Amino acid sequence: MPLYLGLDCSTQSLTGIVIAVTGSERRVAFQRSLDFDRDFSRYGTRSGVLPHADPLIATSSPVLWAEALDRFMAALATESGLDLTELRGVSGAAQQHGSVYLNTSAAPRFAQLDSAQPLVAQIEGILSRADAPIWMDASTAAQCAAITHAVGGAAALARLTGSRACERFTGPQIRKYAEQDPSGYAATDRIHLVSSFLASLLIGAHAPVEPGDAAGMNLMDLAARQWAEIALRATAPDLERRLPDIVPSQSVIGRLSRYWVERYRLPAARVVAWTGDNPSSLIGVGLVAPGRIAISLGTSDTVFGLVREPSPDASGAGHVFGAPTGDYMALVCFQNGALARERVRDAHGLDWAGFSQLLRDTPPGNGGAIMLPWFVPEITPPVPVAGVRRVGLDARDAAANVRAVIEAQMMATAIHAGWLGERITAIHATGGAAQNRAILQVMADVHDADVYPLAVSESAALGAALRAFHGDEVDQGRHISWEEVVAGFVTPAPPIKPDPRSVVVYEALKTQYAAYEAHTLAQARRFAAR
Ligand code: XUL
Repeated sequence: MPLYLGLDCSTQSLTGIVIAVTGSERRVAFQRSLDFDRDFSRYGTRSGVLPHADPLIATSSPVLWAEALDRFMAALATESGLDLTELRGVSGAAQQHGSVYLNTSAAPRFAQLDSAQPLVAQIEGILSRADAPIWMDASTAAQCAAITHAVGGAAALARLTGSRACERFTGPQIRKYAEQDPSGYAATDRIHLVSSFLASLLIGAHAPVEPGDAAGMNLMDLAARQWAEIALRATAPDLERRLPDIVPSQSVIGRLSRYWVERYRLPAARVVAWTGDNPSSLIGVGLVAPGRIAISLGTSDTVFGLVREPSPDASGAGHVFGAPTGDYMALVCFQNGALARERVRDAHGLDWAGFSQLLRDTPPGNGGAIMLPWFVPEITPPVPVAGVRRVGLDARDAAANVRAVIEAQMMATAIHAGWLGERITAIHATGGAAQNRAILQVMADVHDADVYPLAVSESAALGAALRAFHGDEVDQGRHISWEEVVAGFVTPAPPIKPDPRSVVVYEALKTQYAAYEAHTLAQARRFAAR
């Protein structure tokens, strides 16, 4: 039975899913996650991030990601029980925006990896910068301002690249590195996204990027799908030769290199271009046509949907990326996702069962109590300095705080995702917290929409496996529609329906929440201007 492997290197873990596909028989044949903090403790990450004194800085380790990839392949080879000679294709996804800086020794090293040695021992010398800034980094406000100015304003940059300048995006991060460490930048021969770095390890050569993940850099002309000269010049000197090529998402970029074939007895399967976790999830939740949206409740919470045109969000909060189908995807990202839920859980000494019980036991609307859940700096709306705000809410009241954090997160998704389309009536829910029906009920009530839970919550890894299947078929000259690709894997369970009584409560509370949020942001701006 043909097998396809999809990998997802997210903020906190690396997950792989193998799907088996023949005719109408389709199933997940193997799934495994490795947790960065727990399974790779020697790197000292906390929730996947290296500790820093400056709360605006967030980095992780490319060596850790490589070790996780190696260890996953070992588990696949020894524990899956699958006939891996049937492995036809591999693809992957990774947390978006993060960047990996390599010197000139990388290309020859990729090509000559020794299958008798572990991967980590062979790649330390190829990095021109030891750590990788990741999407949670918010330390590039000055670089964003300079880039925005150089390209003629925020609206012009958003029209060109799909997003205004964002602190976490790769372009501003590259500019900061080139300014602060010019010799490190000079020694950098190639800058990869997390996705293209891991793809390079698989194919044994520098991998290209594709328009889904490349759109998260503030560097690509979104409509033309090529590097935008004006954005490159605004970012760093001599940048284009340091960037990977951009290829269509479905491209087969190489084969599993000799390292994987010899070390884990895998076939030289086709490798399809890796993308970002969000574009991959778009496929993994089955949104291969416009009309519906998905909400992913992971380390970040994201709201996204497929769109046909690359029209940017006028408010500046949202992004447009390339979609793996060749269309576009609209996305809004919230940084206070899982970390905020975990902070409330831990502050009140709860486990997830206790958390859910309190959510079920409290009334929709929380008696008017509101929380602004900014436990860490927030991306949407932009809140550079963390700080939780509460109205009518006692910080010691466990039940009310549990409900407040979930209601706040769902109201924020509803308020800031309005530009994604006409009235939303159906939401595909994915990510770890989407297993929790009490949370999904709040989602349904706040959005006044049917919420469809999906059987596979690891939608980025599933999307990667489905993209491997699609790319393998296309590479062999077979036409296969995206509907055919996802069929059988993304069938949602019966929806969770909104409760009309709660919908009325949230209509009123959303207005109050939006007003409180706007007031708090205005106050912070006045304070900063003093
Ligand atoms: C999207 C974003 C996050 C990361 C998390 O713009 O920053 O969703 O991709 O993995």
